Amino acid sequence: MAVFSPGFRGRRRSTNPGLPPGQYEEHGFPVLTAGPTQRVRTDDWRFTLTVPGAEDRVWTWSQLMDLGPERIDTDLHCVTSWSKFGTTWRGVSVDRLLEGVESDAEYVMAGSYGGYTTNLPREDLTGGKAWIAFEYDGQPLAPEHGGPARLLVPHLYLWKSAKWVNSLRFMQRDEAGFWESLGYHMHGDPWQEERYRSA
Ligand SMILES: Nc1nc2c(c(=O)[nH]1)N[C@H]1C(S)=C(S)[C@@H](COP(=O)(O)O)O[C@H]1N2
Ligand SMILES: [Mo]
Repeated sequence: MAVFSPGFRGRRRSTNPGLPPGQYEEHGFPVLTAGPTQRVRTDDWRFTLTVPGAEDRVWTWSQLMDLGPERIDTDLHCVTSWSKFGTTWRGVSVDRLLEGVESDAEYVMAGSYGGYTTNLPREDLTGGKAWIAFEYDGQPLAPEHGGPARLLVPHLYLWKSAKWVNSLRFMQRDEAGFWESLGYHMHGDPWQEERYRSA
């Protein structure tokens, strides 16, 4: 008795359980940026956390380093269909930046040097799922990939991982960031194929 219908084996299907639907494995590390590469010296780098009703908190580079960086081993998934397995990073968990924050705001807008923005639910940034990453593959993160530091939220499509990130702003209601305002999904889970949203 036929277990597979005709044509099933002919379709390009993933046999890799780490590959979300509609993705292929990429061995390089493509650079995708809307606008010019930012070049920020760590001496000049500042990171600002804005929570409604509280004073802004600002970190310098050395203050970020004092928060206890950790190693991150993860796969990456880009909405343009490539996935890259087994990447290694070093970064500070966003949980460390949010310690002591009291707010019922459920959404966050990440902002970057150069003006890029992307929105995320707060719960996707907390619980050990998101980092301010500053090393890739044992080297300082290259400017093309968002160095000196980028947001790394690997369980969502890579457009949520803002390069040259320099701020997080808590929001009571979800607002669209750069790509989201052009039709990308407000959440962006690769396992649910949350690529674009209908108008
Ligand atoms: N600041 C900034 N961050 C950004 C972008 C951007 O244009 N500007 N592009 C996003 C998109 S669409 C993708 S797919 C990834 C690409 O990261 P990479 O260039 O390191 O592969 O960065 C994301 N972060
Ligand atoms: Mo992208």
